[in-house]
Amino acid sequence: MNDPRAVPQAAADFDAVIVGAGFAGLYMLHRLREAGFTARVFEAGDGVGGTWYWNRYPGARCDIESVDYSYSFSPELEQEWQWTERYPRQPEILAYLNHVADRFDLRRDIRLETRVTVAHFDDAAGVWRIETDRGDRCTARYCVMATGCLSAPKVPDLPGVERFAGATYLTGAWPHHEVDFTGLRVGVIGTGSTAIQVIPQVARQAKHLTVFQRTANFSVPARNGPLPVAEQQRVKAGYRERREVSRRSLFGIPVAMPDAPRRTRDIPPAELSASLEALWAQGGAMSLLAAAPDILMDPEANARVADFVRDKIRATVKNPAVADLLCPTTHPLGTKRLCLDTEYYETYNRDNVTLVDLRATPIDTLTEHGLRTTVQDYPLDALIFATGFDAMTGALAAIDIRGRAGHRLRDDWADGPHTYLGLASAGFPNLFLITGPQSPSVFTNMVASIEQHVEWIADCLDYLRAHRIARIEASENAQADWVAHTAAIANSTLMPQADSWYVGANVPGKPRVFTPYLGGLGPYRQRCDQVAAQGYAGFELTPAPITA
Ligand code: N01
Repeated sequence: MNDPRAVPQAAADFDAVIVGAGFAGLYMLHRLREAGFTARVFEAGDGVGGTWYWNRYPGARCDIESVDYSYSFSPELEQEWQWTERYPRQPEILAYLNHVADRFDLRRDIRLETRVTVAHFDDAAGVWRIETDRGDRCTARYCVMATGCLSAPKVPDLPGVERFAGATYLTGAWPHHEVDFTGLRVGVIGTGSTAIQVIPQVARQAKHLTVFQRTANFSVPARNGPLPVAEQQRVKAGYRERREVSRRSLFGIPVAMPDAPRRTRDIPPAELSASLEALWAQGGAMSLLAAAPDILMDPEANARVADFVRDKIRATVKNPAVADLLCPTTHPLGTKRLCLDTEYYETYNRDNVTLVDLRATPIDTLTEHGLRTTVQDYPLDALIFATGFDAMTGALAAIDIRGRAGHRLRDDWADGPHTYLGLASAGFPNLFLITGPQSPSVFTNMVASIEQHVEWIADCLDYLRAHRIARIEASENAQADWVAHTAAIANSTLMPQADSWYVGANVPGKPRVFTPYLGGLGPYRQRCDQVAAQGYAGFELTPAPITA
């Protein structure tokens, strides 16, 4: 007998279209092909790699250790790939992703230099209709957005940009050739994670470097260095256990969640100083956060750790006025992304580096020859914009995504993103987001979060196929509960206090909504697994018609 709820399911060119060929898109393609689905990946760049394809600026490096910032799905891949440094440089990560693309024969299903512009759900046929900037048109039963959280670079709208005669560079779309700043007067706008990596590198080359800082940021030394073979062998011998700890952890790194974490405020000052000194000497931003998670909840605990870092800045930077400017005062530590550096603060001891406080003296205009603040002209031959991204939603908003009844994602999310588990959005059947808003994503090791999402989505498609389900769509109620839950967790922390990209504060006009899920990767994974085990609770499943 026919099920009256059944909906049409026309033939489609592909089971899935995947948008983006970074860590997420590559693994999604592999996983779907392994499960017997057909898939096509569209990628705007002329190579695979996503973030690591675009962000080629000097000093670009990951702030998660290389042995953890890597796929865990293939023990053979894990064993054969050799990392050279504790924190991997951009070229090494890009080489790794190219190796993955070759090793798993992924390229034949990837179309490069092709940007998806349109993704419309055809309700009558039950397929997604995809269009690209190259004129491709195709249909797919499922559409998977592997578009990245930090992939829509943001250039500030500064007066006079068109007049500036020098070279301009955007860190998020860096040229593919070597850029030589030798002998040049260079400016950098921004002091976020990217700028903190760029500045020490450019300072070594440039005749003079002027850093235009609007907000001072907390940064922790990376203590990067070569990764000795013996150390790598030790990790590789215990990889399964290490990955398992990461999968269950808060941040997707091998630091187990403490059973009964001690409150930082209960730790005697001498003991806290000693442990912070040890963490400082060891380096690593995530381990500092993981060691004292309550610093994101308790203002007093946060202040103690923030004071420790400010003391370190003052001890490093010789000019007290410059040190003062570099000491963050506008936000609690960790509420903007905690940066990781190599000789960032030391760079301000160089004679060829000037720090300009844009809060005291804002930018007035760019001129033909440089940058003018409200009090001074700074002559420049080159200007680097390290000004961040329209994070979390920017790449999705750039695509004309329409769901049931012509719902536009952009309109539905005008007051902030609405998702269920950060994986799907009501009104958009058969659309999946990898590390979407309201999932742990940027608050974790991205690769660990990506793997969790990819595996969940692939298992879900397998379930739909096995149960002859034509459509899966997040229910409005489950979505509203998840959005409220995400906000409630964020509001129980200090995180929303900062004007960060986490809340969209860096994009004029963007609604102020804290987007990442802060409950931690391990608990989030459990929740997603529960949803699946309960037959995809919180999703509406619509059967396909039975055909004879
Ligand atoms: O971007 P950001 P990012 N006038 O938004 C300033 C990841 N990442 O590319 O803070 C003057 O953090 C802006 O000032 P303010 C990581 O998750 C990881 O550096 O808005 N200044 C800020 O200083 C990171 O968080 C790694 O007041 C302007 C800077 O530009 C995320 O990417 C490395 C301005 C932007 O900082 C984004 O980092 C790099 C204006 N009009 C990035 N507009 C690692 O793994 C913006 N700014 C190590």
